[in-house]
Amino acid sequence: MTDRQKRLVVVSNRVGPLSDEGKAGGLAVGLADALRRRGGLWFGWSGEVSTQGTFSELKTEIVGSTAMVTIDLNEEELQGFYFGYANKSLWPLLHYRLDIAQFDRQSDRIYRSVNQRFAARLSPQIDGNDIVWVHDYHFFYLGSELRQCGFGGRLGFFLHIPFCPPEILTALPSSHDLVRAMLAYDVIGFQTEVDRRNFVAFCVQELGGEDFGDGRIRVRGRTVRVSAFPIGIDAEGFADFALTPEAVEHEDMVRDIAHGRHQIVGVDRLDYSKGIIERLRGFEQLLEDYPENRGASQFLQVAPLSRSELDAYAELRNEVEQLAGNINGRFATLDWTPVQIMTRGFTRRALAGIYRAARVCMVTPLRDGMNLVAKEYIAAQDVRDPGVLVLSRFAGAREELAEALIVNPYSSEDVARAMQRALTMSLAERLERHAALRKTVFGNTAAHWCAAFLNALEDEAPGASSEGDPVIAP
Ligand code: ADQ
Repeated sequence: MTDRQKRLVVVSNRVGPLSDEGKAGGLAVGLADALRRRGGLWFGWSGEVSTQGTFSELKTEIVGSTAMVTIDLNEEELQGFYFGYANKSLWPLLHYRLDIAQFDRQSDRIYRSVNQRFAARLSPQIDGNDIVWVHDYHFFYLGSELRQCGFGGRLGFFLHIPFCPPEILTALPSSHDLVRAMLAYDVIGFQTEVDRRNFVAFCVQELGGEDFGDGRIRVRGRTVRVSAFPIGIDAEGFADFALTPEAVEHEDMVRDIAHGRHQIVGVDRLDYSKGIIERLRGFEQLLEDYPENRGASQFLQVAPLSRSELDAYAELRNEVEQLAGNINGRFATLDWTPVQIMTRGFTRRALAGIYRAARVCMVTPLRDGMNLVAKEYIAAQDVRDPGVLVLSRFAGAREELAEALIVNPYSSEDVARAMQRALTMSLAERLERHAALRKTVFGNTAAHWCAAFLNALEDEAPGASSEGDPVIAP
């Protein structure tokens, strides 16, 4: 489009906020920037549960040239769509946790029906001149449903979490339906090359598709673009946060409680994919293998509760608290507590201060789409005296952040060794590694990510980039 940019329509489970007043996550920052610049519509779940559910009245909030429009879920939709299929089936499965993924027909049915309902409610609000960008594992079927409602414009999808190999995904009873439905999108974006390859492998091995090797695949006459678009953060904004009074106050507090000891920090939603248990074991191993750290280093894990209604999350909380208690019981002295766990949230300014006070940041998920904490930690550092990032080989961020200390989070010896290396690293080496990492984090920001995806989507011919049927209905 030359005279007027197309209106951007974003769909994600949760909507907003539009400005980063210190609360927005990385996703919101990237999208809000694009929405502010081009105006548009942001559609999703209100976060509320009502008897009308997806039939509830639209709630609209206008901020500048953006309309934020939401609908409710009812109790059955909340359980089946959100807690059930999205968080008990898809989240563990896509994080390679076949051992804890649960599948049931009822939540599969409700998930599809919620996708269909969201499409039905969005459809009257959009037309073929709009560019629609759908986000994440809550809405795999939404694009196909929108096409069935008659939407013929450009339709993109970005997955924020990993995409597991076909050998794992095929355990999902409806995996073929799900991937075929995804093919209704014109551009499908993943965090990393590994995720992209896994998706393409599914299309080739399971659906008999063809990989053209140029970023496009064809399945049953339908051609779609499949690419990696690694998400970034607002690096300048986050670096500025680290210098605000609120950040400085938190930095000072953390330094005060550390009493000159080295502070090691972990910051994650309390989720089993984040490897918090394994990280604590790694810290315990550090105290065993390198006893000079006893009384000289301490570990702070900030882990706000998430999805605590689900059993797996409640169990994890108990396990984390128990393990931290064991380590403290075993090693603490009257004037030193080795591990501190905090399950509260912080503002992003406060977090920036905590990162800055930490000599080492442990980002050691067992599997993660990207992991923005790794990038935030780098952005928040004092460039004259930066800390060291220890990063799991299974985090998406590993593809970009090669100068971090890369570890296998399943090996406590490996984790302990990396912690020790980070704690004893010379200033010269810390400066060199940090400078390289900083360049990457500032060079691929949330705004770059957003622009790259939207450019790719605008380059595609909408809906019918093939001689085949543009709608692949499951
Ligand atoms: P998440 O699984 O939520 O995101 P992550 O990328 O680390 O994981 O983002 C977490 C965000 O929450 C960060 O911005 C962090 O600052 C913030 N946060 C964490 N603890 C906090 C606390 N105590 N108080 C306040 N804020 C806190 C999913 C995928 C990731 C992917 C992102 C974005 O699982 O792999 O990187 O989406 O695409």
